[in-house]
Amino acid sequence: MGEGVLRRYKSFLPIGPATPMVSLGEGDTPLVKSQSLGRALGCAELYFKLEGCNPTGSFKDRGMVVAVAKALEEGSRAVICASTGNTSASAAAYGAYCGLTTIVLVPKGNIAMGKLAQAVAYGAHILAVNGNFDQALALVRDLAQKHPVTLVNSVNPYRLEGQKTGAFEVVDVLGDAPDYLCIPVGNAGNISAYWRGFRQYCQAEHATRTPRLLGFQAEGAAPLVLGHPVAEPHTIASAIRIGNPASWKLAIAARDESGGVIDAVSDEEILEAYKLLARSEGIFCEPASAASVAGLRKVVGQGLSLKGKQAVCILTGTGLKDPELANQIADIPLLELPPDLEQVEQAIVSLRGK
Ligand code: AN7
Repeated sequence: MGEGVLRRYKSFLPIGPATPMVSLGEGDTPLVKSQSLGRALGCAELYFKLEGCNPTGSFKDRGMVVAVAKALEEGSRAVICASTGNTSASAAAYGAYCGLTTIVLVPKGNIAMGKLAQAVAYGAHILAVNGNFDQALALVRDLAQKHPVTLVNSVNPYRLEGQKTGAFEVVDVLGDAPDYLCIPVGNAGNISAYWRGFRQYCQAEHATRTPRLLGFQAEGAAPLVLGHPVAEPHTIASAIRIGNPASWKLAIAARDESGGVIDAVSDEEILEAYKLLARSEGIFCEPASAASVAGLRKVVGQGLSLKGKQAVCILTGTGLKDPELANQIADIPLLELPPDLEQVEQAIVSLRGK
């Protein structure tokens, strides 16, 4: 428990005697069984993997710990990334932990408050680019070519290596791969990493099968569904506001080899799933994460039967990343009251009636 992914999955990772076994306690996240949604969808067993329980509140920590360990091993003094928020939070944390300078480029005005707060708190050098994530990624690729700084976006191969451990954990808990694995898709690294993890676990005979991957993009940022890059992606789920995913080919291969699909869900469907998860499952995830559940609801609505099936939704980040959104869409008024027993009692009665 809490040993971190490097130690736990050492034999499956590209690490050797010279690799520092760093860890902030990433991985080993809960796989929680659905209380109501699974039943509503006619699913035999539905699980949520709570990647928000990682040290910086998202799945990014799994890959970042490997990328940073390898950067240290190679003698690097600085790391750089572009990010819609979670990668920068994770890079900043692991950079601080390992004594590396961390530089992050974020799309100005399109990063959730909690994620920016993390980069600030961990002491990263933050640059807000007047442009979108895809433009920021192009910039850091150039910068890492020109300067002695390690790029820790998922184009760094060690990132996907670490992220595949999420698939290992699903199998370790369930005893085998599920029938379906639902996952949000932005830069398309995570879906590619999960596919690699499931395949490797099969080859190693830790699993007898691989799941069908169901990947979901936001409708306004769905290049993999459309088949071409989106110049100006838009969605309320800022984490996956990405128009030209770096792992495009890997994600398409993962989809096809697994017999799965990559589809799009609207912002409305994302927000519905986001609220449903919080109110009927007690799980507060960020909107991008809710795309996995929105997508599963969509494909079931279109006729996919989950009878007798096992499904897992990867909830990639915690809802606390984006507290502004949670408050914005709340339809519950905050009552202000004097500290008076009778008035508080009356207010409770009136709220219960609603
Ligand atoms: C919560 O942090 O791209 O398809 O720069 O933060 O592997 O990109 C975040 C992506 C899903 C999509 N859920 O994963 C970044 C960034 C959450 C995310 C995704 C992201 P990929």
